[in-house]
Amino acid sequence: MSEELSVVFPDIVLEQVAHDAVLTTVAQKVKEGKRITAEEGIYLFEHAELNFVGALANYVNLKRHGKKVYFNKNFHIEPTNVCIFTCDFCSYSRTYKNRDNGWELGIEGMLDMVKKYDGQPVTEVHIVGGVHPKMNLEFFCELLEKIHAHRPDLHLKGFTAVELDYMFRKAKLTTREGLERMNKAGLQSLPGGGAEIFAQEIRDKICPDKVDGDGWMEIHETAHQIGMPTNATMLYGHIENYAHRIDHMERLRNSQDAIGGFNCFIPLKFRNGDNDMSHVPEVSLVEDLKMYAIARIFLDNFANVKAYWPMLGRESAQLTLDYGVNDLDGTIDDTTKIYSMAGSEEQNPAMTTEELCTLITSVGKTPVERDSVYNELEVYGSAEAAVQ
Ligand code: V47
Ligand code: SF4
Repeated sequence: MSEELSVVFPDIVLEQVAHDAVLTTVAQKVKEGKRITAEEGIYLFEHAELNFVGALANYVNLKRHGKKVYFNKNFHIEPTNVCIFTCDFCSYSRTYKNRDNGWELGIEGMLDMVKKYDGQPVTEVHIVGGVHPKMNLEFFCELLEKIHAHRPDLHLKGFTAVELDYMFRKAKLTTREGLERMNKAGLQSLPGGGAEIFAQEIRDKICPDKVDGDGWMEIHETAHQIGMPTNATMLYGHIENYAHRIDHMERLRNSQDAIGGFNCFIPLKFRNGDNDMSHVPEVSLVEDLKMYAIARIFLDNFANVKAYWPMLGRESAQLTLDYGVNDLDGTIDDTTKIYSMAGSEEQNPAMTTEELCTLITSVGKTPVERDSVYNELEVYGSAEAAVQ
C-alpha cells in the first residue's frame, strides 16, 4: 500500500512559469500538497506545457509511490458483445437484431475459460461485456457462484454500471438490493467502465440511451457504501472539451471526499477504428500524456492512476509512467476485444509477467505485483523502490 515519501520538489518549474500567475499558483499548491481548483485544472489543459504538468505529476506520484509501478495478474471474460445500446464510439457491440459477428457465451463455456487458468498464478478475473437482453441478474449470479465455487481465491471484478443498471431494473431491484445479491454470489468489486464523460450534453451526442452520469455515480457510491471498491474511467479525446474533462474529474473527487471507495482512475483514450465516430480524429500522444499528468495533479484523493496498456499501446503506456501513472493494470490474456476492435495497436493484448516487468524496469521503475485492492504481493526487479 502506498505511503507519502519525502521527495524533493523540482523548483526549476517555478522559474519556468514565473511569468504566469496561475501556473505559479498551481506549482506552489502542488509543492505544498494542496488541492487545485477546477478553473486551475482547465487552465492547465489550455496553457501549460507538457514538461510542466509532467514534472508536477511526477512529483505527486513519487511522493505517493516512490518508483513502484503496480500490475496484477488477471484475465478477462467478455460474455457477449451483443448490446441493446448503440454508443457511437463503440466498435465492439452488435445489436440484438443484427448479431452477425456477435458472440454469446454460456455459463459452462465461461467456466471452462476460468478452468484454463487452473494452477496458474492469476489473482483476478475481470468480467465485462455488452448489455444482452437475455443475460439477466440470475444468469450472472449463477456464473459468479460457479466461478467462486471452482476457484474461491480468484477476485471477481465485473460489470459496468451500464450492465448493472439494466440488470437491476429488469429484476425490479433497487441498486442496493441488486449489488448485495451479486456481492453474495461472489462479486467483489466493480470496474470503471460506462462513465464515458458525465456531462449530459456530450452523453446526448455519443451515448444517449444508457445510464446517465448521476446513475453511474449512484451505482458506484452504493457499492462503496456496502464495502465494494470500484474503479472510475473517463473516455477522453473525442468531442468533449477540457471543461467537460475537469467536470468529470471534479464529480469523482467530490464523491471520493464524501464516501471514498474508488481504487483508481483510468483515463481511456478514444480510439476511432470502425465505429460511428471514425470521422473524429484521435488525439496526439502529447495530449494523452497531459491528460494523465493533469489527472494525477487534480485527483489528489485518488491513490492510483492507471494506464490501460492494451488501449494505449505498450510504448505509450510506458511513457505515462513519467507522467503520473503508477499502475499498468494486468498481464491480461488475449480475450480482450474492446480495444483491438476499436483500432488499438494491441491486436493481441497479452503480456507475460517478464515482458511487463521489463517494460517497467527499463524506465528505471520497480514492478510490484498487487492484488485487486492494491495489497502488494511481490516486488520484482530492483529490491528497493528508492526515490532519487
Ligand atoms: O465504458 C469503448 C471504453 C470502456 C471505446 O476498471 C472505448 O480496471 C476507447 O472500462 N475507444 C470499457 N474506449 C472498458 C473499461 C475498463 C478497461 C480496463 C480496465 C478497467 C478497470 C475498465 O471502454 C467503456 C468505454 O469507455 N470504450 N469503446 C473506443 N472506441
Ligand atoms: Fe454497449 Fe458498452 Fe458498447 Fe455502449 S460501450 S454499445 S453500452 S458495449
